[in-house]
Amino acid sequence: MHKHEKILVAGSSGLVGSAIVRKLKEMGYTSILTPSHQQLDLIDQRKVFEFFACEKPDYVLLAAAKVGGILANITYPGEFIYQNIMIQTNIIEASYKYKAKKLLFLGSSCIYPKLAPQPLKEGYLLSGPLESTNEPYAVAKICGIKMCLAYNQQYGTDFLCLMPTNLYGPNDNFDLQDSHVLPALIRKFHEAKVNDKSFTVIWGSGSPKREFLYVDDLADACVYLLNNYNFKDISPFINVGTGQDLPVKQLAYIVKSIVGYTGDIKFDHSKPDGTPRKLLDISKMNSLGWKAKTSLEDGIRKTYNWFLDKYGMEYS
Ligand code: GFB
Repeated sequence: MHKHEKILVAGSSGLVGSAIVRKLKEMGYTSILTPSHQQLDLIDQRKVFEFFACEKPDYVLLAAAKVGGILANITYPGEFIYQNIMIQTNIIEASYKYKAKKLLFLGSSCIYPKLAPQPLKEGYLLSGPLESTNEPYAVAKICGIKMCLAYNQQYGTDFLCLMPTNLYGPNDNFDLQDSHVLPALIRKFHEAKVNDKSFTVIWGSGSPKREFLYVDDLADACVYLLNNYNFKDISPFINVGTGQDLPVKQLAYIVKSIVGYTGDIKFDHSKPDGTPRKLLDISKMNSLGWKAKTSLEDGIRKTYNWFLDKYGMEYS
């Protein structure tokens, strides 16, 4: 990607999109398109096509999605499947129609079968039943992958699909009901510390294992792939993670210590555990010369500092 070419970051205010914009700016890209939700409703096909007809982006990073943690996925399955399919369908079709040179589609590690062997290789897609707590979201993401592959096959487009593991970092959602586990733990321990609570409640058994990637590392991987490879090099798609996971309980103790909370942890077994494990096999990405740089502890520290700046007064 040349520094002056037009790059559309769809979903630029979210966790992933904002990290990609930070990365592109840092690298000296000068023509980044970041329409807000008010300026462009990605669910509205007519508006998306009008935007592409007017702007004709050279590159498209599709970081816009309806996302949330385990409870949000269970509570809003209709919104998750509808909004994700609409957003990605509109952007993928517009990128083809208005001749974007490349598009990068972001999926999720939940596309893999619930009980697939670990670590999860790209070839395990559609080899077994999905985890029920996020099946509508996973089906939407699988649909996006298959759409990119079909367009590459029929129209000769260069649409790359990247499957990130669980992400965290600045601009994450810290809502106690709808967020993912890592931001939820940061907020819970912070509030417990400032309010001097004797214990904090964590959902589920604490035994499911998860892999966490700092979002700036994902942004780095996205730009690296777009700059150095085309879809044929990574076909059908590629995993991006750290290659290491840990039980939720162990994560909780790390976050507790970084936040500086000294009370106890209790487990709420009425809340769902979700899939027991989803560690990505990252050998393909490693073979292309890319590795994550940020350790889990450093990433959590950076995220907590960001949280304190943004919400320190509000959530106390
Ligand atoms: O991050 P999370 O919501 O989603 O939950 P998934 C991960 C694990 O952390 C589950 C436990 O076992 C939760 O029960 N957990 C413990 C908590 N305390 C909390 C808490 O306070 N909040 C939350 N949210 N969890 C998501 C999918 O699955 O992963 C999405 O639902 C997406 O579709 C995303 O794929 C990456 O890791 O289970």
